[in-house]
Amino acid sequence: MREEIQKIKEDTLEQLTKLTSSEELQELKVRVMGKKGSLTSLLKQMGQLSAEERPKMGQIVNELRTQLEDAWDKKWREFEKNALESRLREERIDISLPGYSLPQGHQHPLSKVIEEIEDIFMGMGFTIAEGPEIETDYYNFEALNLPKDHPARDMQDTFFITEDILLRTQTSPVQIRTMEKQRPQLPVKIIAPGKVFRNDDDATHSPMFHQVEGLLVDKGVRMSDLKGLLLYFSRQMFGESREIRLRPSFFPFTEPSAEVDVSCMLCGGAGCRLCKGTGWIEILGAGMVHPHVLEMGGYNPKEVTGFAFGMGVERIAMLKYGIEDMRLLFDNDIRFLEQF
Ligand code: 2U9
Repeated sequence: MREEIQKIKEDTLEQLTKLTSSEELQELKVRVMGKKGSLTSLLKQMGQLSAEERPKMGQIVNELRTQLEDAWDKKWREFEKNALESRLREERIDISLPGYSLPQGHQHPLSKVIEEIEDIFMGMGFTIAEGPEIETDYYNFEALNLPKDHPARDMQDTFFITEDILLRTQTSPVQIRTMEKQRPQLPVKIIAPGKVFRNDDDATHSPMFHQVEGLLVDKGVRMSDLKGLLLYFSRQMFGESREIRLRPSFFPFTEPSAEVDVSCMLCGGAGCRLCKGTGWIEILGAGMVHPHVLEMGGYNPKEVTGFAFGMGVERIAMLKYGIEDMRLLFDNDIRFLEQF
């Protein structure tokens, strides 16, 4: 038995020197000390020894065990140390390397134009009002003098959610809501910028676009006030030498109504490709608020008057920056956005 113990000892210590990983070490441990290991089976034979031999042999086996445990521990620590060192080598960070630059976004030209329009009107004492994009039939149509089956209510153009709930087709509901909230206080002097939705989609129409509408309600507001304000706005937006003209038009919510042209910002009025030779470019619609709409907002049309106007932001942006295709405004291509 002594020889066998000696052999296990020699074999094990020799194999230990050949190991290359902690997994192999674990396997060797099982081969020697595991349930079916060589040392374990030897221990099982101890019962066959004489009473005199047994304690001696027990002592030898215990010593071997301690010796092997120590050798294993040493080897284990060696593997751990190597693993740590190689990790440190592999994961070393070169702090002198320049970092990756993150791609930067850019403010959208539509946001820029909206901010510019807001600044111009805030400079004239207007405040900014906002409201829901999902509206009721009442605020989007009824209160704006567009009763059910009015011919100007183009059902084809409206995204309905239910019979009574829809995506707003204009920002005018914001003005009705503001009048309701504010009455009987005067003046009501707001602009309402925001997204609007219409069911058409081609090269010149998008199902979602942006509007800025304005409303001024007070005692003694006149059409000439509207004209002066729009001239000031046009010059701020498109240059000091711009002129404007008003052409009679029709909107259900204003009476009288006008379409507003600005003298061409490309040719100055001489006639060119942009203004199709006319010298004028349409930029917005406007008019005196219809008495019925004032009433729906909670104001007495015998005591107060008001004007309103509305413009499409995409159109203003395209004219201001010479953008020829509206779809560029919706692609969000950074190479396009960075030009503004
Ligand atoms: C209230 C009363 C009146 C808003 C107005 C227009 C004329 C107009 C168009 C411009 C281009 C819409 O985006 S567009 O297609 N808008 O021509 N909008 S007057 O009138 C109002 C609004 C609210 C209470």
